[in-house]
Amino acid sequence: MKKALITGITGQDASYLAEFLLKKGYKVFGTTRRSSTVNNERIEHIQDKITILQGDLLDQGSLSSALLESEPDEVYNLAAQSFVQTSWNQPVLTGEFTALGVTRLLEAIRTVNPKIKFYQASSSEMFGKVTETPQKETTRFHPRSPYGVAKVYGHYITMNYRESFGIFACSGILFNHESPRRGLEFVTRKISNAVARISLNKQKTVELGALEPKRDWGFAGDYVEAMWLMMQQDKADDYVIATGENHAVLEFLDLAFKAVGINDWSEYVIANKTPHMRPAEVDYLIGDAAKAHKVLGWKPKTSFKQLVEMMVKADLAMEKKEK
Ligand code: NDP
Ligand code: GDR
Repeated sequence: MKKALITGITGQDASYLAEFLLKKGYKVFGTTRRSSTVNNERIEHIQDKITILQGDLLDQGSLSSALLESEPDEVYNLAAQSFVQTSWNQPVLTGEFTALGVTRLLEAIRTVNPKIKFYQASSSEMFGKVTETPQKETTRFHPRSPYGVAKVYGHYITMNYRESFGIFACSGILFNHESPRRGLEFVTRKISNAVARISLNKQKTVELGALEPKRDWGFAGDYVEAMWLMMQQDKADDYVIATGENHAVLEFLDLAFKAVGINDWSEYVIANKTPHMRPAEVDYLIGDAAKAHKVLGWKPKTSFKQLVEMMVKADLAMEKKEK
């Protein structure tokens, strides 16, 4: 039985990856950081099938202990301060978690067992102010936020441990991927939840930032398979994972309202609100996942429209339950 350790097990992607690995017959371990309240809602349904260990990206000893205890074949580093907007308010902490945290985990692997395979959650935010369209593995990075800068560091240190120590260390450069389990602060879930609440008369309006930025949005459930496929290759490498299609925030908004039968949503939306505007915006992202198609045989299964409708439907069901 193969063993996998996932950092950030309480997060969106980890919940889908854990489900996927359990189905493949893995023994799954996940790390959480200590908090005063339990935060396991995304993994409640599989909690009895996985083993939770303590591990904080700020504390290398805790990462080494988690490795010693779980003895994994594969480590998926999904933990991070992942909200771009917060990275301007907490740039140093974002660097500690999202950049140096990767080195701490790689150092733990190097010292505990360098044969462990390592996956790093890199991001399309590294492309930022894009220099080429669509973006692929060789596109130059120009990050636009402290988060993006931290992810570039994480990406390069992963490459460096591969080249310096021969560790099987790969990076998935994943474009935005969403789901009904997405955090409520991210724009897709913020919209799907607000639309559900507005249609049920629980909320009057939703305040957003810029509606023009375009993202290449996929479904998280499809993307975790790509992570696993990267770890099954003979050689570690880096891959862009994307749908190859992009849409403006405005299009997401429009489709979400249409999913509840509202065609004219102008009275419900307040755009360009200050707290949601970013000091430096990423205007246009679209990925070229040709390498992943060719080498991994990976393709996304869920369309943009299916994704929007899935998220609105799930929020409607949740909001109806929570009177
Ligand atoms: P989430 O924000 O849903 O999950 C992040 C996880 O990291 C949570 O479990 C969180 O724990 C944990 N975490 C945060 N700080 C620490 C720390 N100091 N020590 C240990 N754990 C910590 O993110 P996603 O699931 O969406 O993303 C997974 C990874 O993929 C992240 O690295 C993200 O940056 C990256 N990524 C995501 C993309 C996306 O579109 N979703 C696209 C490209 C990359 P807690 O619950 O305690 O806060
Ligand atoms: P992003 O996702 O920054 O792409 O990072 P987010 O959903 O936060 O923003 C997407 C775009 O929507 C615009 N926007 C708003 N965003 C939020 N959060 N709230 C709003 O009210 C709002 N209004 C407009 C933003 O300006 C932006 O252009 C996500 C994260 O998952 C990262 O961890 C990951 O690396 C990248 O995707 C790929």
